[in-house]
Amino acid sequence: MSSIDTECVNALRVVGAELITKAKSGHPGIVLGAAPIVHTLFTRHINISPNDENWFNRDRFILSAGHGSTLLYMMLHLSGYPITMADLLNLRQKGSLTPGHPEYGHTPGVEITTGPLGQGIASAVGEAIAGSYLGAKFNRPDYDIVDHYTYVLCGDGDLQEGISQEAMSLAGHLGLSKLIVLYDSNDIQLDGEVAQTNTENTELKVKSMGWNYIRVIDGNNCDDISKAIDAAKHSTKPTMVEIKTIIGYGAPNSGESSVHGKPMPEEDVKSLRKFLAYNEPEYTFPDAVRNYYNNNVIKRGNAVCDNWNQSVHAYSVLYKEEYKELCDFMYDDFELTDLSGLPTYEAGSKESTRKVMGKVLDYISSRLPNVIGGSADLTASTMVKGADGIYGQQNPLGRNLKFGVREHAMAAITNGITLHGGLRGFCSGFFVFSDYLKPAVRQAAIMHLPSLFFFSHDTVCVGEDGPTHQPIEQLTMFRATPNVNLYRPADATEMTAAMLDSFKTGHDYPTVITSSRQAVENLACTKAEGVVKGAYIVFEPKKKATYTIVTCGTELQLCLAVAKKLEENDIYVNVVSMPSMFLFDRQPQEYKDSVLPKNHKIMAVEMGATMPWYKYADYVKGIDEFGKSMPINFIFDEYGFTVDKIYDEFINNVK
Ligand SMILES: Cc1ncc(C[n+]2csc(CCOP(=O)(O)OP(=O)(O)O)c2C)c(N)n1
Ligand SMILES: [Mg+2]
Repeated sequence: MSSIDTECVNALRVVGAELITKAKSGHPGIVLGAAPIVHTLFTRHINISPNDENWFNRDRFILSAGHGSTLLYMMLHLSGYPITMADLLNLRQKGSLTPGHPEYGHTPGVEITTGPLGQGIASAVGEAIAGSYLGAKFNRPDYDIVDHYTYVLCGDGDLQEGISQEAMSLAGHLGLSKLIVLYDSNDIQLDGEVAQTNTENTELKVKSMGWNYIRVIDGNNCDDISKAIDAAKHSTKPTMVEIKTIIGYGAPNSGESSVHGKPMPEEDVKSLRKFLAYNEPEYTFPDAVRNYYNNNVIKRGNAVCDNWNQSVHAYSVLYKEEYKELCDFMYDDFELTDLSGLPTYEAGSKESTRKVMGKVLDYISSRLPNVIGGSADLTASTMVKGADGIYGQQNPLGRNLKFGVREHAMAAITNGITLHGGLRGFCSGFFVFSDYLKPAVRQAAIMHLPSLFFFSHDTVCVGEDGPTHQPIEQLTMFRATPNVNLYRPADATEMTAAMLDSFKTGHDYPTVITSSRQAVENLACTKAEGVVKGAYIVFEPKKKATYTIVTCGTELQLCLAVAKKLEENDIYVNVVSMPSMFLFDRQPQEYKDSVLPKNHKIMAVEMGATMPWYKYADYVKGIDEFGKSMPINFIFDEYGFTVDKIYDEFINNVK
């Protein structure tokens, strides 16, 4: 290991500790412990180009241990991204470019928002799937157009999370050889020793999942770390490099959990400086360090990027068709303009909205070659699958991702695919089990990613399977999550519109679409234009209405029948279909007032928790208890979702 490595690592350790102490907040433990890992990765391996932050074939670096943000910001600063020393000095402050945890879309060079442990590893699996698929599609002899690595830095906590087991198990099965996880193995976590909670043999566990495993005993030895990364690059399997480090290396309380997340007192920073014999002024990277990064990250990375551009140019001459398609993928230049052949439905016909969802998705997949995804072992129920067969080592061009019963990883992987660029990722499961993956939808929403989450079995009408399978509060959960568009379409027209809209380019939010298990009538009054406005009037009585019933999903047909019965009794009620509260809330006030007039008394009807509807309605007919196992034909009566019962409830509570 050369003296310049030592100088760089010392600088990262001291400046990192100083920045955190100055911020009075942050995590010095990982910065001091893992500095040699990221230094080695960046200066000897990672191919990134600060000239072209979004270079398509850059290596992806995923800081799954998001609490190590200070380390990442320093790396990006030294690697030529537009993060100044002033930005670093503003660490974790209001409005800074260097917030508490890495935020995608906020700080240049940050590949993904991390902080919730485990999400990073799982999304990295998605990045690796995307890289492998695109490589199989576009690479030609002598032209490795997509052949980057996905590197992860994770800690003990990341690996304790269930999502990591799900994701790593799938990555091993799929043989994602370009995925390299660098494990900052320091035997310490927030509350104390890892041994207080873990006894398993990580090496055997990881190997049994189909991974290559390499151990580096001395986490301060950059040469050893580098050799391990080299070996990982040549593996035919995903690789975990477990690197033994000492948390808070050089701090008086190194090796203890107290150094994990508390800024070091000034005296401790002084001791650190003394321990490392570091004499530069405060908050200063010496010129030698800057020069080293300039040559070994910036120039090296830019040169690799330039070569790639030349190679793509030659490819464009040799492989004209492929090049054109590559550009379409890279710039997401796909739009469904010609909708001929899209399944259509006669008014009065009946079909479950999950069947419609599956058919529309198949249609979209057959026309948009960049769409990839699948289900969590529920394809037969959700009807959601990708095209071109099952993706895997035997069929790297398959677009049907069989996630297995791994919902949480599935959703985070979908985020990783979407983040990668070039592909549109989707996934699917039973709506009630969206609980298992909610944190990943939240990540998509925070990152403004257009990931797609399709669910079936969206109400208690699931029936026989009972309360564990009958969603109640899940609709509320997604509607309450900022920046999530939840669509609950009523019939084939609404479902088709919602699906087509979800695949439009340019959305800066994830879309969740729910569908019904049971068949519903396809209505003459539903309209695609109304769907994308979030809510619209579907029924007006023959005389001016003074009431509105607002509803969505499969309850729309019921509410129409209720409105007709009310009309027969000289009570005049509009019916509003509201497939998306998110989109409706974004409409101009004038439109909102026209759909839900201020002088109307409003009743909302939905087979789910009542809570979200009070924003719009005076009275809500919903279900605020768990479901019960019984055939569907008993469900409607049990919960009062029949025409007569809703009619009576209207008369007794609204009129
Ligand atoms: C899902 C989740 N749970 C809890 C936390 C809070 N947290 C952040 S770091 C950490 C300890 C993780 O230990 P380790 O990965 O070993 O990090 P180290 O202390 O070695 O830096 C915890 C509990 C979190 N960020 N995400
Ligand atoms: Mg640890």
